[in-house]
Amino acid sequence: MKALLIVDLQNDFCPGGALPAPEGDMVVPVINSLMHAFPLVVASKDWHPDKTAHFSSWPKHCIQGSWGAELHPGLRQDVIHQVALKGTGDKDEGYSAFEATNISLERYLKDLSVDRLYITGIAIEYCVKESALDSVKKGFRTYVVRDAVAGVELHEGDVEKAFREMEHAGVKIVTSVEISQG
Ligand code: VGL
Repeated sequence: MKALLIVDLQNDFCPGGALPAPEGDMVVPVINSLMHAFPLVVASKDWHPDKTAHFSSWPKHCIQGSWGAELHPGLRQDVIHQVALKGTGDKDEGYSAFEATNISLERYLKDLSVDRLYITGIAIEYCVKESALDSVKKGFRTYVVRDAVAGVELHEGDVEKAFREMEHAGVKIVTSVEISQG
């Protein structure tokens, strides 16, 4: 059984938000077109309290209940089965979707017999990467969909470095076209 994980496709990580990936909104139609190929779709959300140690490293973003924490309005939400909230504590970085506190993402997926996880969303160097590395560690066959993820590229080369690190850990990089063709 395969599942699609959409990481942090939230307003604050898209152009116009507090901590944007420059092309964050461009992956929305790609992800929408992928959803039909998956029997299970999970979205993670960065979900921070107003005051958290996390904001000593980053501008304030994805405050619980705020506009910035909402999923991008263009994302199809009727086929999202579960939302995983992470970074919810005041010392909680919550980069990986597997750190969600409202559910155990690992348990949730394994209870539904998921063995292959396809990862999309934002940001390649942070939450996508950490989610993918955790996914491998937890025993899922892990794929990152190259044209359905967006990076921040704070420093030149960050995105490529993140891809190399994920591949080294056993993550397979695929394209949305390959998935649609089965
Ligand atoms: C993220 C930086 C800070 C992400 C979250 O979603 O990748 N990046 N917090």
